[in-house]
Amino acid sequence: PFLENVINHPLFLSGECTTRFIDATPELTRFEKRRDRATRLLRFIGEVTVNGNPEMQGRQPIAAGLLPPQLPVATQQAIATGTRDKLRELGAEKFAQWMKEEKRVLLTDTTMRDAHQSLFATRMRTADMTAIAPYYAGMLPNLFSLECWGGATFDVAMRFLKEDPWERLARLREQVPNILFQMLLRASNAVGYTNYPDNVVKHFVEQAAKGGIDLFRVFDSLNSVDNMRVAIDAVRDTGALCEAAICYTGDLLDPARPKYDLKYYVAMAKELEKAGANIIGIKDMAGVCKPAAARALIQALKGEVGLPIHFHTHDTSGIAAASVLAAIDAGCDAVDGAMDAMSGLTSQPNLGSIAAALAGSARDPGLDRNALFAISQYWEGVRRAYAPFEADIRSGTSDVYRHEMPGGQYTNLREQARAMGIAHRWGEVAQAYADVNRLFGDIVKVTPTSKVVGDMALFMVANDLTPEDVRNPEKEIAFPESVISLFRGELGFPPDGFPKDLERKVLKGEKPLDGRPGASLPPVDLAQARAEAEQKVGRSLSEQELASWLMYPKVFCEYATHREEYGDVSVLPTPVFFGGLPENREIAVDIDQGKTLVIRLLGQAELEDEAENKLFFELNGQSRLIRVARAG
Ligand code: 3PY
Ligand code: ZN
Repeated sequence: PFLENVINHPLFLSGECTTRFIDATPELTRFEKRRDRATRLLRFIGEVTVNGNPEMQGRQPIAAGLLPPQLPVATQQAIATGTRDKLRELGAEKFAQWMKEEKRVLLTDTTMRDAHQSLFATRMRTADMTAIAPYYAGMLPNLFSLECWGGATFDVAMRFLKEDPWERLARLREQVPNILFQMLLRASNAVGYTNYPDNVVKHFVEQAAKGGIDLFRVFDSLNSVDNMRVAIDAVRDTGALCEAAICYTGDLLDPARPKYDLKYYVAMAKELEKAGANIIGIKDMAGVCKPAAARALIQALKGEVGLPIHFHTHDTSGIAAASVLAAIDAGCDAVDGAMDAMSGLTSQPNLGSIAAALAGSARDPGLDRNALFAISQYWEGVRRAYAPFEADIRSGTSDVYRHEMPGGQYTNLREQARAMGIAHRWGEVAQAYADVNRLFGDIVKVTPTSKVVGDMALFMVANDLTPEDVRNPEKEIAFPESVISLFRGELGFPPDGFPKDLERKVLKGEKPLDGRPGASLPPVDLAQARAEAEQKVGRSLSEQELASWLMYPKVFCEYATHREEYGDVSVLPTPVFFGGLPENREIAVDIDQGKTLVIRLLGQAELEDEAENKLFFELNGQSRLIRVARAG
């Protein structure tokens, strides 16, 4: 089995392994015998079939009898070269120059990251991505990039899907050798919700670049450039592309809201250029950048900075495509969209329609429309299985200009409100969100600051607090922990600080931090952290797993325990993972290249005087009995 692990390892297959390969790759010594793996998977299927997947609690079940998503009919054998080959040929700086010289607009597909994060709470599973990945490589080699990693996908993969995010990246990379892979990195908050020590951020970026990320979109949740430098430098050191993003907030054409005006954005872009960015990203996470604002912003940036500009927005308002087209018209170099079936509402605007609108124009993105359609058809099938995670919203809403919630947060906050029993007071929550923003001094709201604003908004509605109550120095308020941490400066500070009166009230006189948070966090001793983590999970860890542990120790441990108990459940079809296996339905599960398990549940016996069910499976033609303890 050791030799088998070696020859099947992605690094070995890629031909990029060195003589240190065996020492540096502890997973090689993980001998999961095929039969053990099969048994573990059967136990997981049995467990979900009998007791349900805890993730489905309180949700509608997945519709019965869904057909598997329809893969395109492959039209092309050889894989054409793409942007990833271009980056390798030119290096980051010349690549950025190439972007500026391209006449066509460059299109990013966000389906595998932001679209599902914003539509169905980040629940998309690896198997649904890897199945379609080779078709992207073969049919859409002209895409600029695939945003497929980072943001909330990292912790959700382990926490809820019981998957290893690093394995997802490796498997996608194997399938797509030619198109840039893009990730979302929250600067010093990396892929977490808090500021990490500088060496942890650097370690994470190194692993991500090694794992296959070519373009890092880096942003800070308060638009603090100082707080972005560690991440920018770390990305540049790896040779990957550094897209430093400005979070767009407010309305730059509204004279009553002068804080975030054109001057503010241009000044920040110039700072980012000086800090070493290759590309400037405009990250309109809530989708509030109106068409006229997008045009003015891109025009100004194109005139004032020498870097290509990449525009990202959300369709929460229902008119985001107008902003994208205005940005393109003003000379924007690259824009984001999501495949038709995964676009609209809180997700990105429709990539296929943007491409169609530009067809034949000077900025035609040059994508094969049939390929876009075929790939979107696949996503339509995938999306059906995630219906239980979708928010019940049917249209765009102009209310977004009032509350300014990021697309990725909107559905989550509605879900949190539901869990707290205040779903019927959603209008009040949205107003409270806007009020909290003003109370906090009109700040950028994006993960993690958006979470703090959301926590405070829910807290106000649940406790019937008005903004006056919050401000009133005489009224005692037990602020949520995340609010205290924000005012302490643990996520950094807005350029003009937090309002002093509220700061005094929240911190009860305690002094906030001085300077950027990373400056006062001692470096983590990585060797010691490894020893501790390995002791906790009882095996050796790869550098990537160490990075998971450093960011999410508890979540990683729970994931590792699940993996130990049930094996790699990411290979199961999505309806089975969330809903179990109906009797007499046969599934084929590829556990490795060329190794397929054919599984069928023949029936189960539920004996009243026993606390467990007996499940009768057929595994590759052989019968297997699995016992599952009934919960509760
Ligand atoms: C994230 O940080 O996950 C986001 O998507 C912010 O928009
Ligand atoms: Zn987004």
